[in-house]
Amino acid sequence: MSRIVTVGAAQLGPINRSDSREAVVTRMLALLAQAAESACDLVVYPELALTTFFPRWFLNDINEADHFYETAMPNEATQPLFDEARRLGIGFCLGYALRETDAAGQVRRWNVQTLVERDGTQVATFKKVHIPGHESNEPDRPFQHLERYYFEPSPDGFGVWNAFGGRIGMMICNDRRWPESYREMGLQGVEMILCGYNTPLHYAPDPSQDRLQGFHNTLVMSSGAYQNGTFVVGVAKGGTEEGVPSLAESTIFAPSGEVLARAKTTGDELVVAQCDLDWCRSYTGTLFDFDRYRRPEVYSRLTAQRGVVIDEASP
Ligand code: CDT
Repeated sequence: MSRIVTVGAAQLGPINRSDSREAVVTRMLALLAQAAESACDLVVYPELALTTFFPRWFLNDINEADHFYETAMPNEATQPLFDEARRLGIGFCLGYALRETDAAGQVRRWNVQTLVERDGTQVATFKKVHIPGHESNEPDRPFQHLERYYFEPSPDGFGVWNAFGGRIGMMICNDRRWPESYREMGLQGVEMILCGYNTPLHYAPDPSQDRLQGFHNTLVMSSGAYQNGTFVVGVAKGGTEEGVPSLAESTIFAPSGEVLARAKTTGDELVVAQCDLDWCRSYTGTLFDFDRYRRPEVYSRLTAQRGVVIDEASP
């Protein structure tokens, strides 16, 4: 039986602070209609796809940012997307900010992606693991990257789910830079990883990296795909949003590490590729046969320590 998943990377251009969720969902529906014309099974939207990338601003009272978070999914604004996707028989992956109150009455804030199957059932909601940027206001920067103020890191780590006839995993933006993300999913048999991102071109702590944003984006996802024998779908919110230029270059990678399709613009654009999930076995059954070739018994540092530890006793 064929295991071809036709996937659409639904890149979005900028979303301004004043844009309503309804206006954004209208743009998403236009991309969904294109996806239907291309016979897509699955459409992947970017990180924090329903709002502007609000961690660029500091708010002294975090509760004043509540309107950037969803408290339920679906909700009134996103219900048309859920309804139309189910009518078309297309699944989707949606990134957004989630605010919830836990059993102890504590408010929790997460950067999440929800995966929805073609029949409308919710497969999973993944919480971002690696939260980049800083915790407090740094007014000397041209703009903030306060994700560590606005979001908690996931306590759950990386999952892989049976969906779309294969093994589907998720990660969000900065997660794509860490080899552990891919390997955690690789060890669960992942065949396609879905990743939304917002990547400002300017990196204040080291501006020498600014010109390399596109290179690094391709480098990490291509390597992660190849080293774990999986497709990777990277989807940007690109273009200049509220004065901040961000990387576009949404790309679909094969298990070979090759680029199958890439965005040509920095705005709303659907990038499509037909992904034969059986291609993964060409890698996971040979060079990256983990069970045959990995050496976990000599990798103990990978989970035992976080930062670099230098053994002063070694010569
Ligand atoms: N959204 C997100 O995770 N962006 C980061 C920017 C890193 S610089 C603070 C990224 O890895 O692209």
